[in-house]
Amino acid sequence: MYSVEIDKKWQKKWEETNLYKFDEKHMENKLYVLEMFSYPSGSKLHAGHWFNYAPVDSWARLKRMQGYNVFQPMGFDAFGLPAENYAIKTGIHPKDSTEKNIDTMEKQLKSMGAMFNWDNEVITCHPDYYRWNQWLFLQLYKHGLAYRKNAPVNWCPSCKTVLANEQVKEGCCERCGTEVTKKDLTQWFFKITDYAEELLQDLDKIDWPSKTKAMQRHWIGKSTGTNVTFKVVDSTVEFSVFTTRVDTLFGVTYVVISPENNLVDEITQNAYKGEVERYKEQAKKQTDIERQSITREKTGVFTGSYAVNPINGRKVPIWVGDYVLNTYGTGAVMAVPAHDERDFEFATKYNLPIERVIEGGDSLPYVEYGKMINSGKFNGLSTAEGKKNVTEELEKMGLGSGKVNYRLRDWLISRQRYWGTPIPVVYCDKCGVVPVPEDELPVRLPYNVEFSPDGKSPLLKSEEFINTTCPHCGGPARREADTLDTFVCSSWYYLRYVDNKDSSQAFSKDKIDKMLPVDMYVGGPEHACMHLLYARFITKALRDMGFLDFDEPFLSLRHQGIILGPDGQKMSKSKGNTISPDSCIQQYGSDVFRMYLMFGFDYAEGGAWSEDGIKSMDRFVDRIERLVNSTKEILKNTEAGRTSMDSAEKELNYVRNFSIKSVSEDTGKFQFNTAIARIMEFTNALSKYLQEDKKNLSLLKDSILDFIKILAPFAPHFSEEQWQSLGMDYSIFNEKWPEFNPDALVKEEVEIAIQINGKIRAKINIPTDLNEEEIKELSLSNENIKPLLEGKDLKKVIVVKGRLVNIVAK
Ligand code: ANZ
Ligand code: ZN
Repeated sequence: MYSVEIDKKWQKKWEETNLYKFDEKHMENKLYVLEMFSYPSGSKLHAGHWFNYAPVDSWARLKRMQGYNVFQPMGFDAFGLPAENYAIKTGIHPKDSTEKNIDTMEKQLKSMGAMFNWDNEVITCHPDYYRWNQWLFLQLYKHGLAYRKNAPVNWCPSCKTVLANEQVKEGCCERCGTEVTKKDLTQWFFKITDYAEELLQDLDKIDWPSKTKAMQRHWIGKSTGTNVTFKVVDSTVEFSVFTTRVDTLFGVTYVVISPENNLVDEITQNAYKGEVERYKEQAKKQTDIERQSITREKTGVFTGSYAVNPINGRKVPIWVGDYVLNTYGTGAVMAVPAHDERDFEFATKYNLPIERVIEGGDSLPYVEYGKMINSGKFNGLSTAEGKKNVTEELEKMGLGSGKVNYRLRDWLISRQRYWGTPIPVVYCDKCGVVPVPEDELPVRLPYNVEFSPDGKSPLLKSEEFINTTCPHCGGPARREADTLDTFVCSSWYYLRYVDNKDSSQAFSKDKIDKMLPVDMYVGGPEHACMHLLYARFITKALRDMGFLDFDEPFLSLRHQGIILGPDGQKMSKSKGNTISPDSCIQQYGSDVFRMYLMFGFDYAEGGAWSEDGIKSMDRFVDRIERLVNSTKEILKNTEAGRTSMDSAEKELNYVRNFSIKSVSEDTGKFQFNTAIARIMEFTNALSKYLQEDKKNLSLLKDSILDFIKILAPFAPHFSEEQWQSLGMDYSIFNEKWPEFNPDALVKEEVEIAIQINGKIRAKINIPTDLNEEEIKELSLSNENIKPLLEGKDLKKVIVVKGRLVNIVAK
């Protein structure tokens, strides 16, 4: 009987014989299979980890049997806020809790029996990893891709930390839900915006879910338009606005600048200063997300100044309004209330003129494309022509030009947190910002630090850490106290796996150029806009610095869905609806657990856990075992088998070949549930054949061996055991994946005649194995027969198998 003992037996054997060791001599068919590494924040693996890893391992096992040389490493994304928050709550040091969790999770992962290459493990909180994380920072710094900037940042008053834009959800902290405010801090950034266009273009080169690509496209947010220069009346000041609808330039009735725009103080007339100041103060409290909300009421104040519209010389009032963001375009917009929703709302509220310049629609605002009107010599042009011609005209006047904008912002990487990679920079009174020399890395994270949050970086309070000497002049200096965003660690870990023991460099170029890109990457869809974009950026940046020779890190990407509790709710300890992988394995064995996960759910969708579901998978595995045993008994029979194929044999052979074909194809597409359904059909066909009086023993033997082979990726321990019991050589994972014979899939056909009231009306070819009902149906729906029966009463259909169908109709 299959049980967890069988798992242990084979796991031991696989380890002893180094079965899954990556063969570095055969790079020509390497296959780098990668699952997003685990975050050891919780103390244990949950069902979701299994749903991520086990099916992918099955996919990889199939590929191995198809001749690929599989590399499937595993590691831990071990720095980060959860361990630190846990420490604040319990007093247990993040290092201690993290190491302990990693220990437990490693054991659990091993109980899965996946082909993980543990020799290549990477743990990001170990100095032999974060040293190279610091190295990466220094490379980006050297190449102008890491810089410091004083910037308003998202601040969570409860976590007392800066949040990246992506960590703000509807104006609140993603982790604790507290409303996010703004704070000015000097921060480190990575210049991902330098790569905006390439990150966008190269999406076309990779095999990723289209939804994920669409999310990245949206996040990058390319927008093609025009910058238009407005001069301030009675002043030397001028400013630009960014517009995607320069064809509406004649309809501008006012302009709006953002409250944070430096221009505000310069142009606000004395009489308006009080009100503008008050407005600026109030705007500080709003998040960008709120300010962009379409449902929120638009507000603003007049500056007392006017600007000149370059196309028609018209003077328009300049307002300050927080619906204009300072971080996008030029931080100023030309308002066209007749053709823009927000401007329309604003103009209506403040009684500003609304003038139509595009024809179309019955009511305003009319935001679609159309023909230009009230636009001087441009009247009659379409929006597309107008955009082009008006831009050209502005270019001639030196008051505008075509402009591409991206919504993507630079990546804020400083964290005022303890449990992360120290940023390898010192500050010297004499020399300023001095990067730590590469041969002095790692800058070690000290163990004894007071890290309870008080709004400052915990490392500031560690004298031994913070005080150092300047690498440049040898004078006293202070270290940077911020740590790196953990997304920096995960932006390149897939490179380190390949060369994880190298103590002289982050990775050898030669090795990674052979092993990468990753061929198949699998993880949660929630990483669409952060991790997956950062990793692409870092790959491209390293390429441009000459450290590697490919453009994209992950050629193919798949996402897994979420396994919910039996109640259909997200699993959580407080709801008591969690499923423990450990007890599942104890009770059923790893293979039953993974088969259930693959059969019970659509991989990309996930769904609710069902105890009945795993029980019935358990019974299915038992049934296979009985089937193998009966087959073994029959095969002991030395009586010569028959060779010519009768119909029972043909049927078995058909199902066998069909299963091989379908399991290969479906598994290739990550459709594990249908693949296992085909294996079930194959089981039925074998059982049925065992009932036959006379059996073709060679067919039976070939079939049972093929059966175990195609089962092997899904139930690796169990199949290895069955393979052995059938007297076959270790290991089934050194066997070749069976190929199907297309001839066996062609069903034999016969020509039959279809008569209506005794007269032949059509002749058709049908498979010989159709039953009477199926033949009837085919005949009645035949395209030549159907019209002849219209309006007639069907009296009788007589089927003479293999010859004809007679339809009696009046
Ligand atoms: C005038 C206009 C007329 C506009 C019209 C639209 C329709 P995307 O496509 O997202 O790039 N805009 C420009 N900078 C802005 C800022 N910093 N904050 C808020 N809004 C800003 O959007 C570009 C459009 O968004 C621009 O085109 C501008 O409004 C506005 F009938 O200019 B438009
Ligand atoms: Zn110095």
